[in-house]
Amino acid sequence: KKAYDFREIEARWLPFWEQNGTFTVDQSDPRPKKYVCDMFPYPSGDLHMGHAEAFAIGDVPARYWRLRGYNVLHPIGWDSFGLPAENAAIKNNAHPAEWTYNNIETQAASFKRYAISADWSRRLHTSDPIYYRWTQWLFLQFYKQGLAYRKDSPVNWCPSCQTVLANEQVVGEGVCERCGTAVIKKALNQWYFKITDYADRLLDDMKDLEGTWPERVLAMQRNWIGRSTGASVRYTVEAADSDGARELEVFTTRPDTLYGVTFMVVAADADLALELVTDAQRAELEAYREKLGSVSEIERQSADRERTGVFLGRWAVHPLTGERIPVWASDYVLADYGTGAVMGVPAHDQRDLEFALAMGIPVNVVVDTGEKNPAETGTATAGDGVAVNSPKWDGLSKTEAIAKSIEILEAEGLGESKVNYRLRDWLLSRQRFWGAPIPIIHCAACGEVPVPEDQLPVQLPTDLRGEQLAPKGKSPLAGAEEWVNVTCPACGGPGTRDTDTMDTFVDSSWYYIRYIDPTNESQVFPTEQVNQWLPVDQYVGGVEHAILHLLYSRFFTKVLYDLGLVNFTEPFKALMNQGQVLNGGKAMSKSLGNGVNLGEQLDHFGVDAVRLTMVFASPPEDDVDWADVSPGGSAKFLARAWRLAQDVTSERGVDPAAGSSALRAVTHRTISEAQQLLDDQKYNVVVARVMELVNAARKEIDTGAGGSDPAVREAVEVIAQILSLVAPYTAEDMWAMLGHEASVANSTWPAFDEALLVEDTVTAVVQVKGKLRDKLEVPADISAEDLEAQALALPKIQKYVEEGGGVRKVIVRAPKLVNVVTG
Ligand code: ANZ
Ligand code: ZN
Repeated sequence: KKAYDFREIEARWLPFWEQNGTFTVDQSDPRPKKYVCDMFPYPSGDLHMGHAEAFAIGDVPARYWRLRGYNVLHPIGWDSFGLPAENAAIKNNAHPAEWTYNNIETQAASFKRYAISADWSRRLHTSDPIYYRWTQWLFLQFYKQGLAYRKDSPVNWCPSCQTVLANEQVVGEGVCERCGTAVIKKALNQWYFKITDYADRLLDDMKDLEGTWPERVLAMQRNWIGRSTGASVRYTVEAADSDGARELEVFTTRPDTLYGVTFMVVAADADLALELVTDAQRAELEAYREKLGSVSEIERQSADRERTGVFLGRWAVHPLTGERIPVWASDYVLADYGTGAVMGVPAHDQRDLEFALAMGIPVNVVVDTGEKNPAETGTATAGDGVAVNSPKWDGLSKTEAIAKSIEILEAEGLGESKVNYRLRDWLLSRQRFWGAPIPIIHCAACGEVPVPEDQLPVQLPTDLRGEQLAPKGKSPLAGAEEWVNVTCPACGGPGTRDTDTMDTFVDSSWYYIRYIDPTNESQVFPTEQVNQWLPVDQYVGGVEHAILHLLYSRFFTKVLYDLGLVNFTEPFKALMNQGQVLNGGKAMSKSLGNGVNLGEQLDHFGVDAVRLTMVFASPPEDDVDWADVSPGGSAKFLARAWRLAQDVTSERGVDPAAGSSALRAVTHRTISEAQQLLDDQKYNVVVARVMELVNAARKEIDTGAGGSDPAVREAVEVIAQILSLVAPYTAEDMWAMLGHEASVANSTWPAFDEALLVEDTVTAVVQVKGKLRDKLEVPADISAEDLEAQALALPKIQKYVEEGGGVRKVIVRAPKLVNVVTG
């Protein structure tokens, strides 16, 4: 007999699948659909262990649903714009396209070898003009709706990458997501998408995702959108110097604490501070602002930071008491949240308390929470309580007082109820080269002019390379004069192209829709077909995309819905976040030197062994520590499974009912359990069940009726079918050895016979003097002695026996009944 040789098996089946188009989807297939999508890769070199895990996991539901009889779409593509290509081009005096497409080819070859059940005919790359033409087209639709606009504003700027960053790309203590450099603020004119218009829908529609998206992802999105309800309150600031009396509006979640306001604070870095400050205080404010530039928002907001600030020399008037309140500027108030100004209530807000204590401002308690005076403890009391020192709502609870205070503010024209969001508009301009150019022409006479749709795509110039792409604080595209200078489409006069490119998250916000028809040149996508395939039934990818990519994709889908281009409002019905692949308990990294090379693992153990190891190691959402797993053990198991097929000698079509009933019971229980486990996405346990079935089949061959038993054939066919979800090469080879001609991937999910799912445990009842006192789960074939011993060991039974004066006699009817006679 031949030995299991994964190299030979891989070489046999890879061309088979390709030649037969095994995974190519037929659009006209009438069966119900399932759409499984993996977050597409960035072409940063060859595939790595993280890809291997994510794609092994994503392939399980795709292949499972295929066996269950669905028309399964499982596409693949590349997120191929972005900075690393540009940096490589600068270093190697090349064009970013060279690096990008070389890497894509390398990854594509590895993906094919990795035997993902992907429909390769739908492959797309976001850096292809045929793709980014439609990214640009979508930008123009957003623009026409007023959802893409430009504004001057202080933006996050990475001094190292020399580009702006979205808020979402500023991480940790205010550093660049990509390079870790501290991010600074810089005033620039930039393009934004008005995602804030969709804040409520992005929040409210999450109810449809509960249960099918990981709760922590939903929580992160909720927090990122950050809806808070409260009131806006208008204060009057008294005139000073040449500035007349003016209004100062604040947002507060606690209008019930209005009587406790003892100061106002405006964001020191906001223009408002400069407008309010008196001549006498101006120099002090300016010095304070100078120092602020380098401090990140997170640091400024942090609890244990020393409170600093500058009195602006101005006084506000309390709207209810008429008292004069000093107006300060400080860094703990953020310029771009709410109105950039707060009413200070030191008794009930910790940051306000620290500020008041540092500046010698009085602390007035207006909510009695039963706790000690914050002025003495240094801890603000923020919880529920009863309103005090608040003439118009004394005695009310927090909730009642909030409602009452808003009612009074509204009645007196001093404010109104207000909802505020943490979410900011999506900054999409990038001063980098390797992205989709923003399709706008600037004209001195006409202003912003959209590039006419029939002139799309605005293609990137091909002649810029190396140093010409280096960051200079403005887009490298500005240096391509011939490209920049064009005639204005509106007036025919001289115009210049917008030289910014779009954030690559724009590209990835709609690729899962483009997969439906990636080569379409006349349309962004065919609505009718898209509505058939989407939303995606199972989306698979890393939790690092919990906010950015997933929020943006949800936003895009809602805009497309509003444009009438799709009939669904959420793109991904279900989301799975696979864990990370670690080595020695730590993420793999160059600096730790604990990286594992995927190619070497595949060469050494074979594709199936690596895939099986990834799936078997842990539940999909947990991390896999490569130091703790055994791809060698997986390879041995696969060889063992494969040899079963060699030993099957019964003909196809013989009724397995004639064979071993014990093996059949294991086979059918395995199918039934695997089905449930697959539906519950406990893929690792499915592998464990198949291992048990392999053992049972081997035992039957070696010590039972042998390979001619039709129950053995039944078991081995089931093994090949279930194994095809994780070890496609081995399964395919087994299937062929069992005499099948078509691919196992297109066979069926095996049916199980309910009658064979015999319960192997039963419930025994235990009586004391004929009265039911306890129950016990026992094996159906338990002996009378064992059952008696277990029953008498039950604590409840011991208690009754003792009360009854000891055991007189025990009647046992195994496996169902024990009756203890006492006295
Ligand atoms: C008075 C007050 C009393 C507040 C109290 C809280 C507790 P969230 O939940 O994040 O929306 N605030 C408003 N604008 C701010 C800004 N630009 N920078 C920093 N803080 C700001 O928080 C809203 C609360 O944060 C507001 O309610 C305001 O302080 C503060 F016992 O007003 B509060
Ligand atoms: Zn013009």
